[in-house]
Parts: sequence; C-alpha cells; structure tokens
Amino acid sequence: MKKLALIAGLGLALGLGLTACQKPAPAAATVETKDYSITGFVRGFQADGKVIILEHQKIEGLMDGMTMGFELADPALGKPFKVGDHVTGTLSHGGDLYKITALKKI
Ligand SMILES: [Cu+2]
Repeated sequence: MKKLALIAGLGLALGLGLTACQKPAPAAATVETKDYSITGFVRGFQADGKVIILEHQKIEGLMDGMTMGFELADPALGKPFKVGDHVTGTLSHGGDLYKITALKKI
C-alpha cells in the first residue's frame, strides 16, 4: 500500500513537473479577416439554418460565381429569406472561414 502511494505520488510529481515545464501555448496566429460584398440567389439552408446556400456572382478578388453554402454569423440573419430570393450582403473571409455577416433582399 505504501509503495503504491509512493508511486502515485511520484507520478503526480512528474505530472506536475511536466505541466510546469510546458511552454506557454503560442499565441493563436492572427488571421486577418476582410469583408467582401456578395450578391446572389438563395438556394437553400442547411444545418438548422446556420448555413445558407447561395448561388453567388463573382466575388471580386475572392472567388468566381458558384453555388455554395456559407455559415451565417447569426442564424437569425437567414430567417427573413426563402429559396429564390435575390439578396446582397457582406461576406467576411479570414483563413478558411467564410461568414455572412449581413444580408438584405434586393
Ligand atoms: Cu463561392
């Protein structure tokens, strides 16, 4: 019993030692986000309305026209729209993230 407790204590000390020796996590790389204007047609919704499918026109400096899903910064942003609506809004892009931050009917 005593030996077990000693081993457990040693393990704990080692564990603590390792934790103490760990370098602080590097600061998350700063991802620069940029806003783009996006215009297109609503083609559907996914993920309980958190994602809107847009058939969008060319987004200058970002991508050609295509139909794809975009995460909505707030699911409430997509609520007023239905499939077929012509919309325009703001797309925030940073790293691998694309997020619609504003949307209105044209
Ligand atoms: Cu696209």
